[in-house]
Amino acid sequence: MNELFSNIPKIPYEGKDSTNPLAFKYYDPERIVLGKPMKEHLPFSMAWWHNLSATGSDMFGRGTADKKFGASEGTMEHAKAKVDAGFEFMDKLGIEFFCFHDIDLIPEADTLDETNKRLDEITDYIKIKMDATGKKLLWGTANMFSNPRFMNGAGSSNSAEVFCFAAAQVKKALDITVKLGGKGYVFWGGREGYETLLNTDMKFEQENIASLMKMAVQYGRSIGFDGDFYIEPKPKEPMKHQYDYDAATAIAFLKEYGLDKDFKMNIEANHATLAGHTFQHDLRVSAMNGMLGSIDANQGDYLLGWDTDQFPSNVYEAVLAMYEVLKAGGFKYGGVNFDAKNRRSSYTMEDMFYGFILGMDTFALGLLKAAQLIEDGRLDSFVKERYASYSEGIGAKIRSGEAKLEELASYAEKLGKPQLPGSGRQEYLESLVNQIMFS
Ligand code: XUL
Ligand code: CO
Repeated sequence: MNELFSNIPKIPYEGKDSTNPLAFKYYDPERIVLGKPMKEHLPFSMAWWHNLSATGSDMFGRGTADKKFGASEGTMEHAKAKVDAGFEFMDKLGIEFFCFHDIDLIPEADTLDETNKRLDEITDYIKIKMDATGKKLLWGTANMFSNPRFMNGAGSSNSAEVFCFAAAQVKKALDITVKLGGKGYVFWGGREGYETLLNTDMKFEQENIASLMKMAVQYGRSIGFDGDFYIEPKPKEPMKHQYDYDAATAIAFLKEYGLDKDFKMNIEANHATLAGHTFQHDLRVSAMNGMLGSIDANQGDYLLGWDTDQFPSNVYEAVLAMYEVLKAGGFKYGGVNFDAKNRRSSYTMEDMFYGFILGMDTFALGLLKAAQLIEDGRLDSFVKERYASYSEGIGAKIRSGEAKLEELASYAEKLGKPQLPGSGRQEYLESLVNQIMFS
Protein backbone atom coordinates (compact mmCIF):
# COMPACT_ATOMS: atom_id res chain seq x y z
CA MET A 1 0.00 0.00 0.00
CA ASN A 2 1.30 3.45 -0.91
CA GLU A 3 1.89 6.07 1.72
CA LEU A 4 -0.67 8.79 1.02
CA PHE A 5 0.68 11.47 3.33
CA SER A 6 4.27 10.82 2.30
CA ASN A 7 5.58 14.27 3.15
CA ILE A 8 4.24 14.04 6.73
CA PRO A 9 6.19 12.18 9.42
CA LYS A 10 4.73 10.68 12.59
CA ILE A 11 3.82 13.66 14.75
CA PRO A 12 6.10 13.72 17.81
CA TYR A 13 5.61 15.49 21.12
CA GLU A 14 8.33 18.13 21.30
CA GLY A 15 7.13 20.35 24.11
CA LYS A 16 6.09 23.98 24.43
CA ASP A 17 9.33 25.49 23.11
CA SER A 18 9.26 23.59 19.82
CA THR A 19 8.86 25.63 16.64
CA ASN A 20 8.17 22.56 14.50
CA PRO A 21 4.62 22.99 13.12
CA LEU A 22 4.29 19.22 12.73
CA ALA A 23 4.85 18.49 16.43
CA PHE A 24 2.69 18.53 19.55
CA LYS A 25 3.56 21.26 22.01
CA TYR A 26 1.29 20.02 24.84
CA TYR A 27 -0.17 16.62 23.91
CA ASP A 28 2.23 14.16 25.49
CA PRO A 29 0.25 10.89 25.40
CA GLU A 30 2.13 9.07 28.17
CA ARG A 31 2.33 12.00 30.61
CA ILE A 32 0.56 11.12 33.84
CA VAL A 33 -2.18 13.54 34.87
CA LEU A 34 -4.20 12.86 38.03
CA GLY A 35 -2.94 9.28 38.08
CA LYS A 36 -3.44 8.22 34.47
CA PRO A 37 -1.83 8.89 31.08
CA MET A 38 -3.08 11.82 29.04
CA LYS A 39 -4.12 9.53 26.19
CA GLU A 40 -6.55 7.74 28.53
CA HIS A 41 -8.11 11.01 29.68
CA LEU A 42 -8.42 12.11 26.06
CA PRO A 43 -9.64 9.30 23.78
CA PHE A 44 -9.24 11.37 20.60
CA SER A 45 -11.28 10.43 17.58
CA MET A 46 -11.27 11.28 13.88
CA ALA A 47 -14.63 12.10 12.25
CA TRP A 48 -14.72 10.24 8.92
CA TRP A 49 -17.06 12.80 7.34
CA HIS A 50 -15.01 15.94 7.83
CA ASN A 51 -11.57 14.50 7.59
CA LEU A 52 -11.89 11.99 4.78
CA SER A 53 -14.95 13.18 2.87
CA ALA A 54 -15.46 16.96 3.15
CA THR A 55 -13.71 19.01 0.49
CA GLY A 56 -14.56 22.48 1.74
CA SER A 57 -17.53 23.09 -0.52
CA ASP A 58 -20.06 25.60 0.75
CA MET A 59 -23.28 27.17 -0.51
CA PHE A 60 -21.30 29.55 -2.69
CA GLY A 61 -18.64 27.34 -4.15
CA ARG A 62 -17.37 23.87 -4.80
CA GLY A 63 -14.70 22.05 -2.84
CA THR A 64 -11.14 23.22 -2.63
CA ALA A 65 -9.47 20.17 -1.10
CA ASP A 66 -8.72 16.96 -2.97
CA LYS A 67 -9.99 14.01 -0.91
CA LYS A 68 -9.85 11.45 -3.71
CA PHE A 69 -6.66 9.93 -2.31
CA GLY A 70 -5.67 8.78 -5.78
CA ALA A 71 -8.98 7.01 -6.61
CA SER A 72 -11.96 7.97 -8.74
CA GLU A 73 -14.65 9.70 -6.79
CA GLY A 74 -17.79 7.84 -5.79
CA THR A 75 -16.40 4.32 -6.33
CA MET A 76 -15.67 1.49 -3.90
CA GLU A 77 -12.01 1.98 -4.83
CA HIS A 78 -12.39 5.51 -3.44
CA ALA A 79 -14.12 4.16 -0.31
CA LYS A 80 -11.11 1.89 0.28
CA ALA A 81 -8.64 4.66 -0.44
CA LYS A 82 -10.39 6.66 2.30
CA VAL A 83 -9.90 3.77 4.72
CA ASP A 84 -6.20 3.62 3.84
CA ALA A 85 -5.90 7.39 4.24
CA GLY A 86 -7.80 7.36 7.52
CA PHE A 87 -5.67 4.66 9.11
CA GLU A 88 -2.43 6.26 7.96
CA PHE A 89 -3.66 9.62 9.27
CA MET A 90 -4.64 8.20 12.67
CA ASP A 91 -1.35 6.36 12.92
CA LYS A 92 0.70 9.48 12.17
CA LEU A 93 -1.15 11.50 14.81
CA GLY A 94 -1.43 8.77 17.43
CA ILE A 95 -5.25 8.89 17.37
CA GLU A 96 -6.87 5.71 18.67
CA PHE A 97 -10.52 6.16 17.62
CA PHE A 98 -12.73 7.10 14.70
CA CYS A 99 -16.46 7.78 14.14
CA PHE A 100 -18.64 7.52 11.05
CA HIS A 101 -22.08 7.81 9.51
CA ASP A 102 -23.00 4.82 7.34
CA ILE A 103 -22.77 6.76 4.10
CA ASP A 104 -19.43 8.38 4.96
CA LEU A 105 -17.95 4.95 4.35
CA ILE A 106 -19.31 4.17 0.90
CA PRO A 107 -21.13 5.84 -1.96
CA GLU A 108 -24.84 5.31 -1.24
CA ALA A 109 -26.46 3.07 -3.88
CA ASP A 110 -29.96 3.29 -5.33
CA THR A 111 -31.27 0.40 -3.25
CA LEU A 112 -30.88 -0.43 0.43
CA ASP A 113 -29.76 -3.91 -0.48
CA GLU A 114 -26.85 -2.68 -2.59
CA THR A 115 -25.92 -0.01 -0.03
CA ASN A 116 -25.84 -2.69 2.66
CA LYS A 117 -23.64 -4.95 0.54
CA ARG A 118 -21.20 -2.09 0.12
CA LEU A 119 -21.25 -1.49 3.87
CA ASP A 120 -20.46 -5.17 4.46
CA GLU A 121 -17.56 -5.02 2.05
CA ILE A 122 -16.05 -1.83 3.47
CA THR A 123 -16.45 -2.88 7.10
CA ASP A 124 -14.67 -6.18 6.31
CA TYR A 125 -11.82 -4.06 5.01
CA ILE A 126 -11.92 -1.68 8.00
CA LYS A 127 -11.97 -4.60 10.41
CA ILE A 128 -8.76 -6.04 8.95
CA LYS A 129 -7.10 -2.65 9.43
CA MET A 130 -8.44 -2.36 12.99
CA ASP A 131 -7.13 -5.80 13.91
CA ALA A 132 -3.74 -4.93 12.47
CA THR A 133 -3.42 -1.54 14.18
CA GLY A 134 -5.52 -1.68 17.35
CA LYS A 135 -7.55 1.38 16.27
CA LYS A 136 -11.09 1.43 17.65
CA LEU A 137 -14.53 2.67 16.71
CA LEU A 138 -15.76 5.32 19.18
CA TRP A 139 -19.27 5.44 17.75
CA GLY A 140 -21.28 4.80 14.65
CA THR A 141 -24.40 6.52 13.36
CA ALA A 142 -26.76 6.64 10.39
CA ASN A 143 -26.97 9.69 8.15
CA MET A 144 -30.71 10.35 8.11
CA PHE A 145 -30.56 13.91 6.84
CA SER A 146 -28.75 14.11 3.48
CA ASN A 147 -30.90 11.93 1.23
CA PRO A 148 -33.93 13.86 -0.11
CA ARG A 149 -36.27 11.25 1.39
CA PHE A 150 -35.39 12.70 4.80
CA MET A 151 -36.44 16.25 3.86
CA ASN A 152 -39.09 16.17 6.62
CA GLY A 153 -37.02 14.22 9.10
CA ALA A 154 -36.44 10.53 9.75
CA GLY A 155 -38.21 9.36 12.93
CA SER A 156 -40.21 12.59 12.73
CA SER A 157 -41.13 12.27 9.06
CA ASN A 158 -44.79 12.61 8.09
CA SER A 159 -44.28 9.53 5.90
CA ALA A 160 -44.42 6.04 7.44
CA GLU A 161 -42.41 4.75 4.47
CA VAL A 162 -39.60 7.17 5.21
CA PHE A 163 -39.79 6.05 8.86
CA CYS A 164 -39.16 2.48 7.63
CA PHE A 165 -36.14 3.60 5.63
CA ALA A 166 -34.81 5.29 8.75
CA ALA A 167 -35.39 2.08 10.71
CA ALA A 168 -33.51 0.09 8.05
CA GLN A 169 -30.57 2.46 8.21
CA VAL A 170 -30.44 2.45 12.00
CA LYS A 171 -30.56 -1.36 11.97
CA LYS A 172 -27.67 -1.63 9.54
CA ALA A 173 -25.65 1.10 11.26
CA LEU A 174 -26.06 -0.81 14.54
CA ASP A 175 -24.99 -4.04 12.82
CA ILE A 176 -21.75 -2.51 11.56
CA THR A 177 -21.12 -0.65 14.83
CA VAL A 178 -21.31 -3.97 16.68
CA LYS A 179 -19.26 -5.74 14.00
CA LEU A 180 -16.48 -3.20 14.53
CA GLY A 181 -16.70 -3.33 18.33
CA GLY A 182 -18.05 0.23 18.76
CA LYS A 183 -19.24 1.14 22.25
CA GLY A 184 -21.30 4.12 21.18
CA TYR A 185 -24.21 4.78 18.84
CA VAL A 186 -25.27 8.39 18.12
CA PHE A 187 -28.58 9.92 17.21
CA TRP A 188 -28.08 13.42 15.92
CA GLY A 189 -31.54 14.49 14.85
CA GLY A 190 -30.42 16.42 11.81
CA ARG A 191 -33.88 17.03 10.42
CA GLU A 192 -35.91 15.94 13.44
CA GLY A 193 -37.63 19.25 13.89
CA TYR A 194 -39.74 21.64 11.89
CA GLU A 195 -39.75 24.62 9.59
CA THR A 196 -43.27 25.75 10.51
CA LEU A 197 -45.75 24.63 13.14
CA LEU A 198 -48.53 25.28 10.62
CA ASN A 199 -47.92 21.85 9.08
CA THR A 200 -46.53 20.05 12.12
CA ASP A 201 -47.96 17.78 14.80
CA MET A 202 -45.13 18.17 17.28
CA LYS A 203 -46.31 15.62 19.83
CA PHE A 204 -46.94 12.99 17.14
CA GLU A 205 -43.46 13.53 15.71
CA GLN A 206 -41.75 13.33 19.10
CA GLU A 207 -43.60 10.12 19.96
CA ASN A 208 -42.41 8.62 16.69
CA ILE A 209 -38.79 9.60 17.31
CA ALA A 210 -39.04 7.94 20.72
CA SER A 211 -40.45 4.76 19.10
CA LEU A 212 -37.55 4.65 16.66
CA MET A 213 -35.10 5.02 19.55
CA LYS A 214 -36.86 2.31 21.56
CA MET A 215 -36.68 -0.07 18.62
CA ALA A 216 -33.00 0.77 18.23
CA VAL A 217 -32.34 -0.04 21.90
CA GLN A 218 -34.27 -3.28 21.65
CA TYR A 219 -32.51 -4.36 18.46
CA GLY A 220 -29.07 -3.16 19.59
CA ARG A 221 -29.25 -5.06 22.86
CA SER A 222 -30.48 -8.17 20.99
CA ILE A 223 -27.34 -8.24 18.80
CA GLY A 224 -24.98 -7.67 21.71
CA PHE A 225 -24.54 -3.88 21.70
CA ASP A 226 -23.61 -3.24 25.32
CA GLY A 227 -22.36 0.32 24.91
CA ASP A 228 -24.17 3.65 25.24
CA PHE A 229 -26.66 5.25 22.91
CA TYR A 230 -26.20 8.99 22.65
CA ILE A 231 -28.34 11.93 21.66
CA GLU A 232 -26.29 14.79 20.25
CA PRO A 233 -28.34 17.93 20.95
CA LYS A 234 -28.45 20.79 18.46
CA PRO A 235 -30.99 23.62 18.46
CA LYS A 236 -31.18 24.46 14.76
CA GLU A 237 -29.52 24.03 11.37
CA PRO A 238 -30.54 22.51 9.08
CA MET A 239 -34.07 22.87 10.57
CA LYS A 240 -35.40 26.10 12.01
CA HIS A 241 -36.11 24.25 15.23
CA GLN A 242 -34.71 20.86 16.27
CA TYR A 243 -36.37 18.78 18.96
CA ASP A 244 -33.11 17.84 20.68
CA TYR A 245 -32.49 21.55 21.28
CA ASP A 246 -29.97 21.27 24.10
CA ALA A 247 -28.93 18.82 26.83
CA ALA A 248 -31.78 19.78 29.18
CA THR A 249 -34.39 19.32 26.45
CA ALA A 250 -32.93 16.02 25.24
CA ILE A 251 -32.68 14.64 28.78
CA ALA A 252 -36.29 15.58 29.55
CA PHE A 253 -37.34 13.81 26.33
CA LEU A 254 -35.39 10.67 27.27
CA LYS A 255 -36.96 10.63 30.73
CA GLU A 256 -40.45 11.20 29.33
CA TYR A 257 -40.15 8.16 27.10
CA GLY A 258 -38.20 5.87 29.48
CA LEU A 259 -35.03 5.94 27.41
CA ASP A 260 -32.77 7.47 30.04
CA LYS A 261 -31.17 4.19 31.15
CA ASP A 262 -29.81 3.43 27.69
CA PHE A 263 -28.95 6.91 26.47
CA LYS A 264 -26.41 9.56 27.40
CA MET A 265 -25.44 12.86 25.80
CA ASN A 266 -22.86 13.47 23.11
CA ILE A 267 -22.25 17.18 23.64
CA GLU A 268 -20.88 19.22 20.76
CA ALA A 269 -19.31 22.55 21.65
CA ASN A 270 -20.64 24.51 18.70
CA HIS A 271 -24.14 23.07 19.16
CA ALA A 272 -24.21 24.23 22.77
CA THR A 273 -23.20 27.74 21.76
CA LEU A 274 -25.85 27.80 19.02
CA ALA A 275 -28.38 27.00 21.75
CA GLY A 276 -27.26 30.11 23.62
CA HIS A 277 -25.27 28.16 26.20
CA THR A 278 -21.61 27.67 26.88
CA PHE A 279 -20.05 24.30 26.12
CA GLN A 280 -19.43 24.01 29.87
CA HIS A 281 -23.13 24.54 30.58
CA ASP A 282 -24.32 21.61 28.47
CA LEU A 283 -21.57 19.40 29.88
CA ARG A 284 -22.67 20.34 33.42
CA VAL A 285 -26.34 19.65 32.68
CA SER A 286 -25.39 16.24 31.26
CA ALA A 287 -23.04 15.40 34.13
CA MET A 288 -25.49 16.35 36.88
CA ASN A 289 -27.97 13.92 35.31
CA GLY A 290 -25.36 11.17 35.11
CA MET A 291 -25.49 11.42 31.32
CA LEU A 292 -22.19 12.88 30.20
CA GLY A 293 -21.34 10.33 27.53
CA SER A 294 -19.04 11.79 24.91
CA ILE A 295 -17.88 15.01 23.28
CA ASP A 296 -17.83 16.38 19.74
CA ALA A 297 -14.94 18.78 20.03
CA ASN A 298 -15.00 21.88 17.89
CA GLN A 299 -15.81 25.54 18.27
CA GLY A 300 -17.98 28.09 16.56
CA ASP A 301 -17.43 31.71 15.69
CA TYR A 302 -19.36 34.00 18.00
CA LEU A 303 -19.94 36.44 15.14
CA LEU A 304 -21.65 33.78 13.02
CA GLY A 305 -24.97 32.13 13.76
CA TRP A 306 -24.28 28.72 12.30
CA ASP A 307 -22.29 25.56 12.96
CA THR A 308 -18.83 26.43 11.67
CA ASP A 309 -17.25 23.24 13.12
CA GLN A 310 -13.83 24.78 13.62
CA PHE A 311 -10.97 22.97 15.26
CA PRO A 312 -10.93 24.07 18.89
CA SER A 313 -8.30 26.69 19.69
CA ASN A 314 -9.92 28.40 22.65
CA VAL A 315 -7.94 27.11 25.61
CA TYR A 316 -10.09 28.86 28.19
CA GLU A 317 -13.17 26.97 26.99
CA ALA A 318 -11.24 23.71 26.77
CA VAL A 319 -10.12 24.13 30.40
CA LEU A 320 -13.69 24.61 31.59
CA ALA A 321 -14.87 21.68 29.46
CA MET A 322 -12.20 19.34 30.78
CA TYR A 323 -12.96 20.58 34.28
CA GLU A 324 -16.51 19.25 33.84
CA VAL A 325 -15.26 15.99 32.33
CA LEU A 326 -12.80 15.38 35.18
CA LYS A 327 -15.38 16.27 37.81
CA ALA A 328 -17.77 13.78 36.21
CA GLY A 329 -15.14 11.05 36.56
CA GLY A 330 -13.94 11.06 32.93
CA PHE A 331 -15.30 9.12 29.97
CA LYS A 332 -16.63 5.56 30.21
CA TYR A 333 -17.18 4.65 26.58
CA GLY A 334 -17.01 8.17 25.19
CA GLY A 335 -14.17 10.30 23.93
CA VAL A 336 -13.19 13.53 22.23
CA ASN A 337 -14.31 13.33 18.62
CA PHE A 338 -13.10 16.14 16.40
CA ASP A 339 -16.32 16.96 14.58
CA ALA A 340 -14.30 19.75 13.00
CA LYS A 341 -13.11 20.75 9.58
CA ASN A 342 -10.44 22.95 8.11
CA ARG A 343 -11.43 26.31 6.75
CA ARG A 344 -12.08 26.29 3.01
CA SER A 345 -8.82 28.00 2.22
CA SER A 346 -6.80 25.52 4.31
CA TYR A 347 -7.03 22.89 1.60
CA THR A 348 -3.70 21.03 1.71
CA MET A 349 -2.86 17.70 3.32
CA GLU A 350 -0.61 19.48 5.82
CA ASP A 351 -3.63 21.53 6.91
CA MET A 352 -5.46 18.33 7.85
CA PHE A 353 -2.64 17.62 10.30
CA TYR A 354 -2.42 21.20 11.56
CA GLY A 355 -6.13 21.07 12.40
CA PHE A 356 -5.74 17.99 14.56
CA ILE A 357 -2.49 19.19 16.14
CA LEU A 358 -4.30 22.39 17.13
CA GLY A 359 -7.31 20.51 18.52
CA MET A 360 -5.29 17.90 20.38
CA ASP A 361 -2.94 20.48 21.90
CA THR A 362 -5.90 22.65 22.92
CA PHE A 363 -7.53 19.74 24.74
CA ALA A 364 -4.20 18.65 26.26
CA LEU A 365 -3.81 22.15 27.71
CA GLY A 366 -7.44 22.01 28.79
CA LEU A 367 -6.78 18.77 30.65
CA LEU A 368 -3.56 19.99 32.28
CA LYS A 369 -5.06 23.24 33.50
CA ALA A 370 -8.34 21.64 34.61
CA ALA A 371 -6.34 19.10 36.63
CA GLN A 372 -4.39 21.98 38.18
CA LEU A 373 -7.64 23.75 39.09
CA ILE A 374 -8.86 20.61 40.81
CA GLU A 375 -5.56 20.00 42.61
CA ASP A 376 -5.45 23.65 43.69
CA GLY A 377 -8.81 23.14 45.36
CA ARG A 378 -9.73 26.81 45.87
CA LEU A 379 -12.63 26.70 43.41
CA ASP A 380 -14.07 23.60 45.05
CA SER A 381 -13.78 24.91 48.54
CA PHE A 382 -15.30 28.24 47.55
CA VAL A 383 -18.36 26.51 46.10
CA LYS A 384 -18.65 24.23 49.13
CA GLU A 385 -18.45 27.18 51.51
CA ARG A 386 -21.00 29.12 49.44
CA TYR A 387 -23.70 26.61 50.34
CA ALA A 388 -22.54 26.05 53.92
CA SER A 389 -25.81 27.36 55.40
CA TYR A 390 -27.44 24.11 54.25
CA SER A 391 -25.08 21.83 56.15
CA GLU A 392 -26.66 22.29 59.58
CA GLY A 393 -29.72 23.63 61.36
CA ILE A 394 -32.64 24.82 59.28
CA GLY A 395 -30.65 24.45 56.03
CA ALA A 396 -29.97 20.76 56.72
CA LYS A 397 -33.68 20.28 57.37
CA ILE A 398 -34.49 21.80 53.97
CA ARG A 399 -32.00 19.51 52.28
CA SER A 400 -33.30 16.38 53.96
CA GLY A 401 -36.88 17.17 52.97
CA GLU A 402 -38.09 17.29 56.60
CA ALA A 403 -38.89 21.01 56.53
CA LYS A 404 -42.44 22.35 56.10
CA LEU A 405 -43.38 25.72 54.65
CA GLU A 406 -45.01 26.88 57.97
CA GLU A 407 -41.87 26.07 59.96
CA LEU A 408 -39.67 27.98 57.52
CA ALA A 409 -42.07 30.92 57.56
CA SER A 410 -41.91 31.23 61.35
CA TYR A 411 -38.11 30.79 61.21
CA ALA A 412 -37.97 33.70 58.76
CA GLU A 413 -40.24 35.83 60.94
CA LYS A 414 -37.90 35.39 63.90
CA LEU A 415 -34.91 36.45 61.79
CA GLY A 416 -36.33 39.90 61.26
CA LYS A 417 -34.12 41.22 58.47
CA PRO A 418 -32.23 38.39 56.68
CA GLN A 419 -28.46 38.60 56.16
CA LEU A 420 -27.25 39.13 52.58
CA PRO A 421 -26.25 35.74 51.12
CA GLY A 422 -22.53 36.47 50.78
CA SER A 423 -20.53 37.67 47.78
CA GLY A 424 -20.42 35.43 44.70
CA ARG A 425 -16.81 36.63 44.20
CA GLN A 426 -16.98 36.11 40.45
CA GLU A 427 -14.07 38.44 39.69
CA TYR A 428 -11.87 36.81 42.32
CA LEU A 429 -12.67 33.35 40.86
CA GLU A 430 -12.01 34.50 37.31
CA SER A 431 -8.62 35.83 38.31
CA LEU A 432 -7.92 32.58 40.13
CA VAL A 433 -8.61 30.70 36.87
CA ASN A 434 -6.28 33.09 34.99
CA GLN A 435 -3.60 32.60 37.60
CA ILE A 436 -3.75 28.82 37.12
CA MET A 437 -3.98 29.12 33.33
CA PHE A 438 -0.87 31.21 33.00
CA SER A 439 1.20 29.72 35.80
C1 XUL B 1 -23.94 17.95 12.71
C2 XUL B 1 -23.20 17.00 13.55
C3 XUL B 1 -23.19 15.58 13.08
C4 XUL B 1 -23.20 14.59 14.19
C5 XUL B 1 -23.37 13.17 13.75
O1 XUL B 1 -24.00 19.23 13.20
O2 XUL B 1 -22.61 17.38 14.53
O3 XUL B 1 -22.11 15.40 12.25
O4 XUL B 1 -22.04 14.67 14.96
O5 XUL B 1 -24.46 12.98 12.95
CO1 CO C 1 -21.36 16.41 15.87
